[in-house]
Amino acid sequence: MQEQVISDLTQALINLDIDLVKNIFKASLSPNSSEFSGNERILIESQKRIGDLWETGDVALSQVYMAGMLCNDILDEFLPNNFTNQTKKGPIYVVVLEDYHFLGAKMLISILKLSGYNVIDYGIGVSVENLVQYVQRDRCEILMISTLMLHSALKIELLIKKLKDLQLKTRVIVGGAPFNIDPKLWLKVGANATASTASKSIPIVEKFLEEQQ
Ligand code: B12
Repeated sequence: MQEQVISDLTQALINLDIDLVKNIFKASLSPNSSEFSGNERILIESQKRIGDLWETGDVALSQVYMAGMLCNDILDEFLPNNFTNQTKKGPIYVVVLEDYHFLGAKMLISILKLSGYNVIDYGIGVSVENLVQYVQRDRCEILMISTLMLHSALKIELLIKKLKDLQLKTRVIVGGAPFNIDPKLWLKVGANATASTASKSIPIVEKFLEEQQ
């Protein structure tokens, strides 16, 4: 069932058939809007398949780009933005480090907000130097970093070294494709944790916050 949804969505995204994309996504949406994890997998998998088709030369980069933009529209339309479940835990800081792939971070921010966290978004394409300044200024306790390109992911090691040199005790949670491809990469860059999807990171955030109390 989910396989059929993923393959239909992939094809509709490649064809840039916005109405079909929305219909497929809407039909698969859980009636409980706080349970986004099923749809999260559908979006990630269809984007991944389009990326694979690009690698084999079967779709153009422009199609990958437009498929990404359509997913962005879906997230804007379907992720609830009247977050009623606001217990204001946190704050949790989120950034896309030296990278402009923002769909994963966008999902992460929505899911954190849906789970009742106060989220501070440092934005996309942030450099290591700027991020160190922000973390030092805000004394971040929990920082969540998204990177989709390996060279951006590897820069996290330098970032963590700089934070340690400043004796900051920030807990760093990392995620994105490079960490899913190499399950030990989070340890190599010195992060405190990783999760393969945004939803799976929620228990980790919860645990880190509890440990701080
Ligand atoms: C869509 C896409 C694009 C779009 C980006 C649209 C956008 N604005 O976001 C466009 C076309 C613009 C693009 C451009 C490029 N891309 Co691109 N892109 C992709 C693709 C196909 C899908 C990424 C995506 O959006 N997935 C959907 C989202 C929802 O999933 P996600 O990001 O993985 O996020 C989920 C989890 O990973 C997790 N997560 C994400 N972040 C975090 C953070 C934390 C803390 C946690 C806990 C969890 C978490 O939660 C999310 C939701 O559950 C990937 C392939 C792939 N397999 O990932 C390549 C990919 C990432 N791109 C790649 C490349 C090379 C590029 C370009 C350099 C191409 C070029 N030659 O110009 C440029 C560079 C852009 C830049 N400077 O940042 C490579 C990177 C390879 C590498 N080893 O570094 C990939 C892997 C493709 C490939 N196989 O070669 N890309």
